Amino acid sequence: MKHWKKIIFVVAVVAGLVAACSGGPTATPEGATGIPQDAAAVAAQRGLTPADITAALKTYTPSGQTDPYIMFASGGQGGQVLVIGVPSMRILRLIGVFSPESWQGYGYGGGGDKVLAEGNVKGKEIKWGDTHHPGLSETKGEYDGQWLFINDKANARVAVIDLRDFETKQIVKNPNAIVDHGGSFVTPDTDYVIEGPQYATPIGWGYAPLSEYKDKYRGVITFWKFDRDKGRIDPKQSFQIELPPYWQDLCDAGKGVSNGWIFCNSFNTEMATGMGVDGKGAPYEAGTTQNDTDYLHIINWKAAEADFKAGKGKDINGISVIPLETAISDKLLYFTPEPKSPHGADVTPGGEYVVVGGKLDPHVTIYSFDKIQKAIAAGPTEKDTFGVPVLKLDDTKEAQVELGLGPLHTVFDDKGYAYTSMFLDSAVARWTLGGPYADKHPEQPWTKVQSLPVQYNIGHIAAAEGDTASPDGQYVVALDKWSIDRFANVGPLMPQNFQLVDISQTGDKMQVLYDMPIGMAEPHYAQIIKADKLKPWQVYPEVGWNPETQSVDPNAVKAGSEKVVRNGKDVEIWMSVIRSHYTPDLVELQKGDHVVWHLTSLERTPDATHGFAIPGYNINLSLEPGESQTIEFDADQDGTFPFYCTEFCSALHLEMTGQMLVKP
Ligand code: K7E
Ligand code: CUA
Repeated sequence: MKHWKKIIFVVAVVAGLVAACSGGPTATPEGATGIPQDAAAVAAQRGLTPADITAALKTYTPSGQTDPYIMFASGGQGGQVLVIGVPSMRILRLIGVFSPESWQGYGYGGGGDKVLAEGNVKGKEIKWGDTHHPGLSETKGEYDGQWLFINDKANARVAVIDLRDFETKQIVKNPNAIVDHGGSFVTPDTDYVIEGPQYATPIGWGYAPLSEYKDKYRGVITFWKFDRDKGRIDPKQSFQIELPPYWQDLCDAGKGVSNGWIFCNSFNTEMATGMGVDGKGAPYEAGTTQNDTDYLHIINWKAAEADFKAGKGKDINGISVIPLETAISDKLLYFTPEPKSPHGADVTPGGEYVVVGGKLDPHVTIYSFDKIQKAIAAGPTEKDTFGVPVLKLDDTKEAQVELGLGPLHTVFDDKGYAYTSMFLDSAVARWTLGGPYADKHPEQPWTKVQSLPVQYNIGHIAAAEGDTASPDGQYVVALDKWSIDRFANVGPLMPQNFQLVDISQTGDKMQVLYDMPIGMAEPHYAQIIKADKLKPWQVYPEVGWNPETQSVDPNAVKAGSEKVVRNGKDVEIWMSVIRSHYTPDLVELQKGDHVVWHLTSLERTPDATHGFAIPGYNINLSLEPGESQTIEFDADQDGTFPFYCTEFCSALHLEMTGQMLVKP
């Protein structure tokens, strides 16, 4: 309390002083050069307004202080995940996921190679991914800080990241889809990680001409079973549901009252197939936007799971697929219309409503789960082309709120407000929820309260603990696609702009606090978790730890037991690593030898990481304290190869080297 009073006092004093210097920057106590020592003078010299100063005070984080929130953002085409502190907006880490990442030694000879190879597509190595939606594991609808999942839109893959060491442990390739989009999102207890589709292809992506689009092309939604004990997705316990070839987009899992259901929006219910070779068809962007409405997909996943367990799925490429006709006859799938090219389907914290933004409609449409259930019980009278029952919009709709142009995604807070990203308006719209949320805010329910300009073209929006059953309501982050004039020009490929927005006050008091350039990819979604829910290791629990098995490796090396064993052309090396020495520091090979090399870091000091690079062999490891790694390669190049440590670990880091001699 005292702390806060002090901050408020400082803001008041500084703001007052700045206001007093209304003549603009003037002489400072230190003269024209150098940094003035007085806060008001600094503000005057830098031309900061009182609002700037307030924003600075809300985000500035002194050295040694840590952030109350951690944001996991997708790294877009970088195929990675970014870990960012909130509100300081400092990048804390990169996590290599679908792309090799050399700092972490991910994909350069060590354990990461195996994980990356799991993502091969029919044996073909894929060197990148297009990460879209990170999904934190949940327990009872709350982030539990244990796991993170993320999809690769480009190749229909889902990865599992262990939040004990922030490393990717598994990649699963969807055997029946070549692209995805609506994932990954978890069910409230992380029973399943959901991977929704996007551009329809024949199941298994075999060839079929576009003239057979309606008959042969399909959407397919995947429920990947997550085994918490093993920390892996279990494809054998996973299943899929066949969907019509509409382009299913984002999904969200029901929770609370709607637990057991999921909701996905879709577009291209027109089943447009483009202009074609003769150029006579409608272009995709026109063909897919003919209809006034598309279909919100309403899926009863608990009933689908029961069908899967009852053997009602068909095995296709090693996974059980519930056919569309079974999904219809067993009441697993319903549609209800949603306005014009929707993007985003977001479930309110208690699970009562689903909010859908229509990119080409100025409203968000709010569906009531209760009304959906009543409409289902009453028996739908309409069907789509494929026989899927369609619930009337009037029967499922709770409200529509006019927000402006280009509503996309919606997140929630603890005050009964919703926040929708407005792509075309470049704004964050704050609006009020009704029903059980109505008495949490002073305004009318289902009403826009504020439209806050952001810079520019906001895609997703993320809220603190935003996808949980109890969002926090301190911050939202606007994930702006364009930055244009916000940062110094670094060439035509410009950074994205993450804007931190303070939402702690009710009414129209949202304020942009900070612009953070993301100069390495185009993130799509992010989730923000309370930092104290994460319990990552500082050093691996024991010396010789294998991050793949999360246990001590049988080939871990103890001090004094280092050795090199030759058996014909097979050479096996057990090497220890500690400041500032590799033992042994000489490895003699013959060209053509097959080499298995175990390395164990004997370090127990936090941050005492060593690298291990073999020049010319494309090998680089990051050996964190206690970590054990095994590399395997053929000594196919003769010569002298000084291996060395790539982390500046000690005063004698440059001396941390050795020789691999390969005789011709
Ligand atoms: Cu970029 Cu969620 Cu893939 Cu919207 S998605 S913006
Ligand atoms: Cu070890 Cu540098």
